[in-house]
Amino acid sequence: MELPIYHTLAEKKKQGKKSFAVLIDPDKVNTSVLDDLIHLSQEANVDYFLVGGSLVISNHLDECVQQIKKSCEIPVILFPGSPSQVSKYADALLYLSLISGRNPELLIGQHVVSAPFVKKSGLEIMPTGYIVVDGGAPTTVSYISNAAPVPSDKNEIAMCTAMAGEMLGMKLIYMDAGSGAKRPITETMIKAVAEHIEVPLIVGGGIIQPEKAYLNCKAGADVIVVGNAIEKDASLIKEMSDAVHSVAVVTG
Ligand code: 1GP
Repeated sequence: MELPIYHTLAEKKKQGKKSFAVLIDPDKVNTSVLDDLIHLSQEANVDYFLVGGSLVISNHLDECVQQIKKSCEIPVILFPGSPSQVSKYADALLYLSLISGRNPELLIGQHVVSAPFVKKSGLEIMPTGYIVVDGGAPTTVSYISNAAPVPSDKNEIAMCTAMAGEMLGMKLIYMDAGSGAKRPITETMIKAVAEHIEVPLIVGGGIIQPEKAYLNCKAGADVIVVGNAIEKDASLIKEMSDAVHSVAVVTG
């Protein structure tokens, strides 16, 4: 099976290039807002769209993905909050296993139930170890999954969780403080994780300043995801993207 998007991510990591992803929650955008976001993202050289939300109450995931695909070349990666959030129109899917939690449903249970459906979608599947870190506010995923996040100061727990995920075969690690987190993940935790894994590291949750995006990349994040802050102020897309892309080479 070809894995073009994963291949690009891994290549970029090798070259020390950082990526910026705009998170779109289909529940929170209408056609015209999405058009603006697409336009601004193209101008800002955004690398990826992540599409998904913890719940996705509305039923227009397909429309949302199709609108992006017909307007631009930026790859669309699904970031599903539940197994039903699969759209064959996307390019790839973060196949998330909540490895920071101890809820078997989100580790493997839901995957079993949705496996035939996911496989049939023809999407590029990217096995992703999903690590939720305490961001100072209860996240939807923690509440729904009844799974405690990693305490924000327990760098070793995050590090060991990521290492275990990688050794279990996860191709990506996604550290998330949760959408709208009061406190984003610390650079020391990002560094502790990044130094112990080879696979690309995605970091998101509560990033509202370009400076923080930059520092996260310096600490070892390979992909920065921003959703909430952009919903509030779309002009941040360019500032965030520039900040992330200004970190050209990983430094010691
Ligand atoms: C949430 O990592 C994402 O799952 C992005 O978080 O919406 O706080 O940017 P924000």
